[in-house]
Amino acid sequence: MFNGYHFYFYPSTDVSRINQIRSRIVAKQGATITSEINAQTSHILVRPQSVNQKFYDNVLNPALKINKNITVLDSDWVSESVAGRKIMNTDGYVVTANQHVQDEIAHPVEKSGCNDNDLETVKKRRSTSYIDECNKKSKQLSEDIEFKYREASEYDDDVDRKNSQFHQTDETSEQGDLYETLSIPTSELNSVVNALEQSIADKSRNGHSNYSKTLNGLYDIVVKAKHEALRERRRSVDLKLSPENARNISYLTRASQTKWLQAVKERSDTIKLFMSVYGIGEYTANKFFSKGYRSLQDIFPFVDDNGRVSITHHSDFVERISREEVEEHFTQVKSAAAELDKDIQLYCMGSYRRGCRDCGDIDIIFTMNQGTIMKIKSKFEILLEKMFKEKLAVYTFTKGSGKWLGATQVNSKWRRMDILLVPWQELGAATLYYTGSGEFNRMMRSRAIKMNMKLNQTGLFTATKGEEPHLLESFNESKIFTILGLPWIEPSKR
Ligand code: DCP
Ligand code: CA
Repeated sequence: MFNGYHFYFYPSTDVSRINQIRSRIVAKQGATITSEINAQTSHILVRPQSVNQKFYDNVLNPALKINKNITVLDSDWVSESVAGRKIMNTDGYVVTANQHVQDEIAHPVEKSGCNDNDLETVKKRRSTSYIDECNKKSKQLSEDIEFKYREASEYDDDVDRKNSQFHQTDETSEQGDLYETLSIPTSELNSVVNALEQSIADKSRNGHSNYSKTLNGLYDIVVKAKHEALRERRRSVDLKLSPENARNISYLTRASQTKWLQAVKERSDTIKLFMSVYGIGEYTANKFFSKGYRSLQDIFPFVDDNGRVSITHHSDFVERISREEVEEHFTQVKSAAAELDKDIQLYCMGSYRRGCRDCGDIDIIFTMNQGTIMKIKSKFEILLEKMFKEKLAVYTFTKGSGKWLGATQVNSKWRRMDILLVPWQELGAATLYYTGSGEFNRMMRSRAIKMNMKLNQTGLFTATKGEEPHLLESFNESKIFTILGLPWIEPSKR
């Protein structure tokens, strides 16, 4: 592949282990490797981290005097070429200061119009900008990844040690081959993809566009590998990566077991925690997290009354409620209602009706025999007042049209209770909706759509284009199944 190429590696193969390995591999591909620069040397292959003023003074400038057409490339170019089994375009690998220095050496006075000292300054400035560029490129990923870890509170010693190695640029930190094969369990790829996605999102938000290229490149590699692994049902994938990228990815995967996972887990756990507070959605939860809040105590001063009640009784509200306790709350509501009006009918819905062993909250349908919504609403007002008097109801989060979202207390614990006010005629559709599960409801609705019907919590309707919808069924739950061409499905199977 490299027949006719004369390479000189910098740092020289005497001192750089990675360059020794690289030179061995490219020599096998036909390149001539020399330990000194001579008139035949076509390329100087450098590790960007090693390009400094010494390189310009002691290597490049003297080299250009011997061969002014010599090209200086990032040694990743040979790595990429070997890995890709073809000589890569050198765009993007050229050490750009090369051309400037050549120009300056060829026409020092005319070009720069300044004295020798000034020329030195120009060279220094230009070469420094290249060095800066390279260093920036190679460090940005590390910095960004590291940034995430600052958020993780616990640092285990081992990972800390690895973390400090991650930034090392001396030769001894370099290990492995020209291209490293990194084996990653398929189960870990998602964490890496997420980490990269997060980094890309952060970067584009912060406007670091050139760095995004590095990330996007890595992202493409990992996503492709993930799809292949899933398609072929592989337990792990082998990623071929440049040493730099291998280090970054392996850092991500190692960290995914420790710090990165902790950081991501902390983020998602905290967002989930914040979202468990009444009235806090994903947007606000993320905002709180970005501001550095990590606990319910942290956000307490910034939430409304509902939020404060929700935080104060948080452990009660997030605890799953046993069927028995759900029954206790339901029974108390029923007995309060029974004393009010014999026409009131109450049904316990949600996961309770599906037979689940425990429930997230207590979902109740309130209706009245032959009752209209007006009558039902006014009767419910009286019931609710009674519930508060009896200290069964302890708080109202929302009292919207047709529903009450609040808290009830039996024994010492506060529990979330939602009561849906349902017109008698809509009992079947409301029962179907409120029994759930959410997934089952979606399936039923999409079945209705396919049959040119529309199903919601008020009824099953026709949905023929260009025609007014008309009600097909709303009172009888089982008839809704029949019209949709389904047998009765037990709540426990929903
Ligand atoms: N529901 C729905 N779509 C929603 C919310 C609710 O279809 N976005 C329906 C299906 C649910 C029912 O209402 O089963 C009750 O809602 P819950 O959130 O109380 O869910 P579950 O009672 O099923 O579960 P949990 O035990 O967690 O309360
Ligand atoms: Ca529920």
